[in-house]
Amino acid sequence: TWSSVPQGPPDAILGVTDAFKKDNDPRKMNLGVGAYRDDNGKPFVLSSVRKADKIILEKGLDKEYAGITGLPDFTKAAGELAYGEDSAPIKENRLAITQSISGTGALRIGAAFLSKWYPHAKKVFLPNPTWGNHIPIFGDSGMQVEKYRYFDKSTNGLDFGGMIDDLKNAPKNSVVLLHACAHNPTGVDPTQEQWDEIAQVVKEREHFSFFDMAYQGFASGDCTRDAYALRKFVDGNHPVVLSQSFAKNMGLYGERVGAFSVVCGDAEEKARVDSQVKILIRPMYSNPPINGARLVSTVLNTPDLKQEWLGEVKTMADRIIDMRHKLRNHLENDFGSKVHWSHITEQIGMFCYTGLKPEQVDKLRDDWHVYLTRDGRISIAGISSHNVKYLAEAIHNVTK
Ligand code: PLP
Ligand code: TYF
Repeated sequence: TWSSVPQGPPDAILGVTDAFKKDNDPRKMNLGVGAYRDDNGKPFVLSSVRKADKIILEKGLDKEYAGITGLPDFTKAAGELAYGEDSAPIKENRLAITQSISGTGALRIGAAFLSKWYPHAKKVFLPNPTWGNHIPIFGDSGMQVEKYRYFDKSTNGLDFGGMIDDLKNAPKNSVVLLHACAHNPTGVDPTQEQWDEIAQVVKEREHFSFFDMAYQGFASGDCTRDAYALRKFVDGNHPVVLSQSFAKNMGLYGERVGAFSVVCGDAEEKARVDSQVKILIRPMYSNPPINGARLVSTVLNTPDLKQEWLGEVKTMADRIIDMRHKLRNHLENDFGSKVHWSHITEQIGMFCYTGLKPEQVDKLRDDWHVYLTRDGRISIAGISSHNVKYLAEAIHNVTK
């Protein structure tokens, strides 16, 4: 029956983990997937989440279905975290929000919603480069995927002029995908002043903004600061939708908890949008899993736990920043690398876009047991104080 089904390629990121697992060298390092590790290289379950787990267990709750749009205590808290408790759409009851299967599911609901209901052209502009999954998520939802310039290879920084030009030249009313913070894969974010200018161009061209916020808190360590761009656009009355993920900032990867929201004009519009979001979700997966949402809701709605969690997000962000400094310092001062490495500490969030060439990436794997994607992205969270010097030695050797 399936003789005409061709073998497909593995996922470019998750395939790196498969190769890593097969390596038996004790020095091996997995810098592929963006998943946080503690300084012993171990997955990290947050203390605030462990406590929430216990509270939930002690309540002895039932396992009934959630509603189609999930747990209201969760979605309310998620919306407030992203937009701010005092934001106009929340106070005026015009934020349509649904729980989702993490950030990916939120993007997928959003793409389906825009594909079906956005009244203008079905073009979506993605940054070049972007998280690989964005392309099939929007393409499979029936949208036409285009790119805008984003990364400047000559500086390993933002191609701000190129980005602005491309947004200006995109057809009016285009959908523009924006990484709210901690851009994946480049680690390059616009400054606040640059965001202000981007907002102006998006407004002039009447584009529609789709914010993907998979790393709130991971860029600066401060969830409010990391929401700057989203809140700027909302304050400026831009039409926006938002995907949120709690995979990274609460370490809930496998729990698959996120949210998709639409900022509406008023409460009546919100009710109509909400009804159509439900109609989309119902035949996709009917209703979302409850456990992750209970965890997030308990953390965000229990003042002590929320405080503890905000501290833990900062701890994770700070460890990443510390690893950036150590890596650059070893490269420049211990190994005397003549390559420019300032972008290691200038970029932010989970990833560094090193500028390593595919052949150098292959050499890192074959000669040094260091695994990363062939675009030269490293997940900084996979580095620890025990192996950062070894990594610097490896990178120095393949780049000298
Ligand atoms: N968007 C971006 C930019 C990401 O890097 C990721 C991956 O972590 C996601 C969305 C969605 O991840 P998840 O579905 O695990 O929440
Ligand atoms: O970019 C990353 O590493 C994360 C995790 O298919 C991820 O976003 C990677 C690939 C994928 C799903 C999640």
